[in-house]
Amino acid sequence: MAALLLVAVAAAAALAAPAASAQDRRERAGKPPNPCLDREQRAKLLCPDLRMKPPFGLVTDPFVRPGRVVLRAGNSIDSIGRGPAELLGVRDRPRGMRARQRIHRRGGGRLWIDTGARLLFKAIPGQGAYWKFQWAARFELWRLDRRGERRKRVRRGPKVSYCLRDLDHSRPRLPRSPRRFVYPACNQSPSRQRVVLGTSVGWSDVYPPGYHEQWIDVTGLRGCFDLVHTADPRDGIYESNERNNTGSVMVRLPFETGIQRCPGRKPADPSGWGGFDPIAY
Ligand SMILES: [Ca+2]
Ligand SMILES: [Ca+2]
Repeated sequence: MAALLLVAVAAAAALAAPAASAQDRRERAGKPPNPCLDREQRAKLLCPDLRMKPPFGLVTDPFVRPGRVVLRAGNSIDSIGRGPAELLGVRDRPRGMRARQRIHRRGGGRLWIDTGARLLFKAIPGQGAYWKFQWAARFELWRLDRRGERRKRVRRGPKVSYCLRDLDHSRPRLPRSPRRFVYPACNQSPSRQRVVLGTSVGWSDVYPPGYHEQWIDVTGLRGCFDLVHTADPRDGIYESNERNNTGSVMVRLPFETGIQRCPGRKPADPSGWGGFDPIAY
């Protein structure tokens, strides 16, 4: 329990999201404006809002890359807006789809927006391939200074694609949260011409630390860092709040399981599961 409290305190103290990279800004240029950020338009819509929980279940893994050490972490993308985060993909390449976002209207119907999102038929070793939203998340490691503030990004994880399912009913009391899942397990059909991906209000798409590419390379690093997970870094899903998509946790490297202590920060235990039941995933 004490460890969970520490994690909660660390999450509350998390610093502001890192600035968008030049690549992110290029991706966002030329896109239609986000109606969910306009008060008048938003009042007529059920806009989604994704939020990234702080990374949990941190553990090192020496077997991913020969001679290297990677730090694994689980994550949870929580859907906490007034409507679902939903993408409809239409096949335009052998292993790719162009996706449009569907924002539900208050009075019924949908608003379609071309946000530039793409789906990929991505192979996962030992499991076959799944239709996934490219750039669903990004993992970064930032070096901390002696005051506990982020100084410099030193590492990035592999590209992270997820299928935005309804896996964990994390906030059943949110208005319009469906009792049963709406967006089921990831689609594995190579012949599909259309796929709908999404996460309903009050549900979370969760990936455990052991999942494919759920890591960042920490070989040779020493000192204090923030492990930062960002949901939807290329803004393929328009939301009512684009500033809460980052979750972070402090780590001291080389990593040892248990309480982490760094100058300028409250101690935290990122190896815990932060309230998740590991058996459920
Ligand atoms: Ca958000
Ligand atoms: Ca977004």
